Amino acid sequence: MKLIIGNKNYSSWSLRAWIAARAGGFTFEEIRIPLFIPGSRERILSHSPSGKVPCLIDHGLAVWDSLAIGEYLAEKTPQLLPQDAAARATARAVTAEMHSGFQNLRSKMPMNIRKDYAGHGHTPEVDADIARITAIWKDCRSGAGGVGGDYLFGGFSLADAAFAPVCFRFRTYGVKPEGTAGEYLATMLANPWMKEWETAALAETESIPSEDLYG
Ligand SMILES: N[C@@H](CCC(=O)N[C@@H](CS)C(=O)NCC(=O)O)C(=O)O
Repeated sequence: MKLIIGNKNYSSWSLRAWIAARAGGFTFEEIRIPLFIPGSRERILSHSPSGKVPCLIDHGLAVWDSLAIGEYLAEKTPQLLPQDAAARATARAVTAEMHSGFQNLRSKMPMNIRKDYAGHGHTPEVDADIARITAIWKDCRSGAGGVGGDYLFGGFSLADAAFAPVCFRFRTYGVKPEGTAGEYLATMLANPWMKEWETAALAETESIPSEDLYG
């Protein structure tokens, strides 16, 4: 298996697929293509028909888009989704909500692990996105009671992978949810795969000026 990803500091979609693959226990070769430099588009297109990362290659099959990659991995490793059918449906719903929504948060608080932009990026629309995300985390954690584990549905699932970049965003922009949502954020930031990604992001030297919104 090969996983094509972008810069670890910036590429939130790449993190979702990468951490799902790690959580599923897959062995994979990582091909990192720094984004938005001469030649990067051609390099991505040589693997990914959409011209975007992430893209998973498994025995010649290309699976692009982080949502499709997560589902593909979960077919091979069912523990990437909750065992209970109702919890599984909710996990898919919140994952899809993250995948298709929260445009205000995405545009004003892009993932940028190396920066400290505490206090930047807030607008009423961004704050509404933050409120919805923390409500999701709280609801999922209260429903996970009794299952065991500190993640949204107990054990680490595709839903946690979907929100992984938001956790880095919250730290960068100084968003500090209270109560259960804050505990969940701390769990995610202490997760060993998150730490591994963060260490690699900090070691990167490329900058994408259009993503460094606040200096
Ligand atoms: N919906 C896609 C989004 C993928 C995406 O937008 N990837 C960005 C990097 S985070 C990309 O490849 N950008 C390069 C480009 O647009 O040339 C997914 O979930 O995988």
